[in-house]
Amino acid sequence: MEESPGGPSQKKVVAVVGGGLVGALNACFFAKRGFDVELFETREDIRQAKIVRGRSINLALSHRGRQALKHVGMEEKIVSQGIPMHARMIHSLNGKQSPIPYGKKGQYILSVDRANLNKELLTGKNINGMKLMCRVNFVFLRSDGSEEQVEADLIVGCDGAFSAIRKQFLRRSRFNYSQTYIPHGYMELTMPPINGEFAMKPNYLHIWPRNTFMMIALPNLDKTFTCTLFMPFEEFEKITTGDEVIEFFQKYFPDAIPLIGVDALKRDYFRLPAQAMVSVKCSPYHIGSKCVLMGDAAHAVVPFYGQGMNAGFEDCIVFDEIMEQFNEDFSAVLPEYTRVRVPDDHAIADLAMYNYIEMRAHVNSKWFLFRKHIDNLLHFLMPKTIIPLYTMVTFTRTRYHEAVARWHWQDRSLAPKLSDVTCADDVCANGPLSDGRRGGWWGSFTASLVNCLNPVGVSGKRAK
Ligand code: FAD
Ligand code: EGU
Repeated sequence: MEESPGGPSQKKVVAVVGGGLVGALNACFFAKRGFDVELFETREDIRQAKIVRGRSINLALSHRGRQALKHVGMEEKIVSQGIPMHARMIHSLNGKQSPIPYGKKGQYILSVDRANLNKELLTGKNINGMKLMCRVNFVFLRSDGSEEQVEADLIVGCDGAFSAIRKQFLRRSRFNYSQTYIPHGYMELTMPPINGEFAMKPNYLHIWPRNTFMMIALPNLDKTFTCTLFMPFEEFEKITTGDEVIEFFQKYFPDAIPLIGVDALKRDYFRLPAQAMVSVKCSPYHIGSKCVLMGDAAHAVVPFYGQGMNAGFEDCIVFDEIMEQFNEDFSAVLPEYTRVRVPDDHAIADLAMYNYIEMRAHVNSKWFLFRKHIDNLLHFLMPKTIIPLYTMVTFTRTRYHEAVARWHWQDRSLAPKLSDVTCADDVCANGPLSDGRRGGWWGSFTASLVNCLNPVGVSGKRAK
């Protein structure tokens, strides 16, 4: 390397392993700091690839992910290519659709295209005039076992849930690791436009909650929806013919059949086998001052909170903030990153798993509507005291572990009082929700809610 007389212009080299969502964003973060970034990716160069067999076609981008994009000047660009979802749309078995807003006007999440987001992040390489060296298409650890030697000051493992970098950590002492496959798989199905228009209302996250079966649909810019069907592998395997697919949809998702189309459904169900979902937790996230894990490589979470990418993007902000704090001294930055980030990533991994178990156990459309309305009502009554968990997770940068602690606290202070009102399980089992939420039952229910909450500091008339 040439050195100018004024002093060495030797930039530190960072090797980012994995050019997926988190690796590509991280490359931008390091390039912005003036590092020489080398990016290693085993797949073909997705900037040129036509079809990318990624993990899911579209994703829900929320506040944490947006903040990270903002740090590298990419927020506006990505947001302009996303579709706002202001509410969930709950599909009942009888075809009824009920919207439940995510929050106030202006509080929404975005449906973004994974391949497009990845491409934008890999091409946004001229940040502040600094050049990012991309060596996409480069095999880091060859499958035949031979290795390419890389000389770098820091190796950042962003190589996903089955991380090869993490495998090196496993050989070391005092490295904690756990992985859990859930019994559910997922399958993606496309809902085409009808007469050139979206087949359903576009600005919603569509949800068909059916306990152990669940379907979710997010809109795409080309006016299609990508539907993701979640069910136990066992059930996927029971369905072996096109007619059985239709029979199954007739029973659980009848309103989706004409929208996806009978022939497409019969065909697409068998195109790809159902995909597995894994939850991975580990710690520490670093080795010495040389190597660190981020994104799914550090924490794969099940998708039942829509936070995997958002958490991985937030990893990048947290690392960047610690770099600032410790003057880019890796020997101080890496241990601090582990100390700060592990509790939060473990918290979101637990939350996502908790929500999976809860939804599978008893979340049908009535229960979902009921719970979300209660959440929103309590927040409305006591906006400072009670904040729904999904709000803290989705629309703030409250540390995940603090959001969980606060949620437990809210639960503890409310549960005894709520039991005064009525048993929530009874409410759903007896079906009062079906006769309209503005009717007499709902009115007296909310009145007694306000009543029992009085001691916490809400003014309202005493019902008794
Ligand atoms: P990946 O995206 O997996 O990228 C890893 C990259 O590393 C890949 O490009 C891979 O080819 C490369 N690689 C692997 N091994 C090597 C190697 N040895 N050398 C070099 N390169 C290597 N998250 C959300 O925030 N919102 C959502 O709505 C959402 N929905 C989801 C729905 C489903 C069905 C699933 C499965 C996940 C969802 N997620 C969602 C989670 C999200 O997909 C992941 O958290 C995110 O992709 C993690 O990014 P990553 O870069 O860490 O890993
Ligand atoms: C799953 C798969 C609704 C995309 C969790 C909500 C998801 C997403 C929810 C997928 C649900 C579940 C939340 C968001 C989001 C809800 C959330 C889940 C996006 C608690 C592409 N989840 N997801 N919770 O509140 O906070 O709407 O594949 F059905 S976005 Cl499972 Cl906010």
